[in-house]
Amino acid sequence: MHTPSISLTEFILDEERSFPDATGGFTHLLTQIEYAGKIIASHVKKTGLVDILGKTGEVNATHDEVIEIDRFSNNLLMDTLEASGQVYALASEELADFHYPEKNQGEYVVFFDPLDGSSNTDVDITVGTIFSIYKKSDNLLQPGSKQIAAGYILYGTSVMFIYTVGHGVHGFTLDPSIGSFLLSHRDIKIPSYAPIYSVNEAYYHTFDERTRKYLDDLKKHEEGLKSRYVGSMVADVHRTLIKGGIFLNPSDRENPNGKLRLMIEINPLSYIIEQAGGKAISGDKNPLDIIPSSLHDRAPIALGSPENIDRYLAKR
Ligand code: FBP
Repeated sequence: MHTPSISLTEFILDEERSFPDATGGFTHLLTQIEYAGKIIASHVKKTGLVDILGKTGEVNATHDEVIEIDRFSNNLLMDTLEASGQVYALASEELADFHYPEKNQGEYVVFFDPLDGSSNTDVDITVGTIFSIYKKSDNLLQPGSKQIAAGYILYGTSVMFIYTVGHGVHGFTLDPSIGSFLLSHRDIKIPSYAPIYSVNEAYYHTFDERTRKYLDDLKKHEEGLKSRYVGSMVADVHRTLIKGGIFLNPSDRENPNGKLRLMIEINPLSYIIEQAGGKAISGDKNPLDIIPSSLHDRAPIALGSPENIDRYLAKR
């Protein structure tokens, strides 16, 4: 007897039933992110064929060069989420400030990175869309602990949708033959420890003292140690979630407050890692407790398996 696979839409509807006051609005919002993810996936998968790799000549809110696929993914997500009628405000890595839909505003605030690691698309390395959802509130700069959902869509060897609504982390793989995300990784638990570290060591000499001590000690004493660094946060964090280990993007001389964005990259991925039994640290704080002062705040980050993070924290 063939066991039918569970589609993402069915799973989301099922989860909705565990929220007695659910209106269906949140479910609608998540399925719209899923829909946009499928379209972005189809474009990412053929970047080499269509002239979507080129630079637009524009720079985004944080002075990064914008490439066509960035702009395409950003516009698609903005339009799709706005059209859902579930959004009170949107915040994208590509926009300087919050965007408020003119009409039929909803209850949710969505932060997203339309294509994390996009500088890797022209060499066919895994990239991804990262999203983080909050309930609307007077102050939109809420700590990550207030997220009601977070996730990412990975455009790699297969296309995956990984998310949490605070009840564990679940993964779905896109079956291109039917165009549906099917449950492939239920209730993901990060391994408690793995001898794998992921950091751009080209900046080693500019890292803070704790990180240098930790890396020196690791390389001197760790049996079977592996270094794995893709240079696409969503890909490096996904590997860490599944195989364990530690991902680091520490503060350095050029980025004393860290390079990655707190609300758009660090908080959603830290929430996922914590929901899978891992840990995340920014300086000496849990990033999810940091009160943001601006939409594009940056922070140093170390996240991964609990024992790997404990060893990192022990290096004062
Ligand atoms: P964006 O591509 O979304 O700007 O993300 C930044 C990023 O590419 C991360 O995905 C990655 O972890 C990091 O920068 C790589 O930084 P570096 O090239 O300094 O190692």
